[in-house]
Amino acid sequence: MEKNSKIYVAGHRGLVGSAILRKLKESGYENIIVMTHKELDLTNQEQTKNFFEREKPEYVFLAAAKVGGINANNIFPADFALVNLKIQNNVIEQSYKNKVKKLLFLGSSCIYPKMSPQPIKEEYLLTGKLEKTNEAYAIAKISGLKMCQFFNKQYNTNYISVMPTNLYGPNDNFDLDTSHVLPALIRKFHEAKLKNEDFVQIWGTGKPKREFLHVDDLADACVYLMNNYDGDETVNIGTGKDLTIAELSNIIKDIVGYQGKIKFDTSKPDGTPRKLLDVSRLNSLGWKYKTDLKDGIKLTYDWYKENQN
Ligand code: GFB
Repeated sequence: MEKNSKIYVAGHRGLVGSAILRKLKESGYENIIVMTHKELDLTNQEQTKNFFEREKPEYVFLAAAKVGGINANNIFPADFALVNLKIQNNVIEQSYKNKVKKLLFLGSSCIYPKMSPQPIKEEYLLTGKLEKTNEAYAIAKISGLKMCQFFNKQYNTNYISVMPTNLYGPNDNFDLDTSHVLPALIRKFHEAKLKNEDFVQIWGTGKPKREFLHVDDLADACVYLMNNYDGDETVNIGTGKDLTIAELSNIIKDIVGYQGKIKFDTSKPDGTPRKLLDVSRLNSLGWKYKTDLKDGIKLTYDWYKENQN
């Protein structure tokens, strides 16, 4: 990308899109297009077609998606499948029809089989059954990365796909019903501290392991790969380190300064027991993460306290 290349960030208000937008601006890119959901509904084929014909972006970061934690995925599978398929199909088709030079598609680590050998290599895709709680989102994201590969093959496009691990950071969703675990625990411990509650309820057994990458590191990786990677193979993006939900809870409890107890609500699902990504392809491409988990959680908690209302 040149500094004056026309770059479209789809989903610029979300956790990932807002981080990519910040990173692009910090890096001196000055010709960036963004559209709010009200200005452009990417699930609408006609609106998406008109936008691409009018704006003709050269580079597209496809970070717009319907996302959520284990509970939201479990309760609304039709929405997660339909909305994400519509967005992806519209943006990828119109990128092709309007000669976009390069598109970066964002997937997720949940695309891999539930019982993959760990750490998970990109080639383990479709080698086993998916985790039930997020099967809809996983199938949508697998379809998106495959769609990029099919367009590359048939039309010689340059659409790359990245598969991030669990992400966290500023502009995350802190709603306790639909969010991911890390922001949910920041809010739960913060509110329990303010209300002087005896305990905080954690979902599941606390035994599953998760890997967490700060979203600013993800954004840095996406801009780096847009500029340095033209391969057809997906690229995992993560830290290569994971911890149990119970360990994460204790780290957040300490950072928030909550003194009460932790209880586990085993009526809630654990989901995938582990999904640690193998990041050797990413590292061999010249990129490594920078933000240590504890530092990242402290930064995110500070952001939450300043922006929670
Ligand atoms: O982050 P999370 O919702 O999604 O849950 P996944 C991770 C683990 O944290 C699960 C536990 O074992 C949860 O039971 N957990 C404990 C909690 N307390 C809480 C809580 O208060 N809230 C939440 N949300 N979890 C998602 C997929 O799976 O990973 C998405 O559903 C996406 O599609 C995302 O792929 C990256 O990591 O299990």
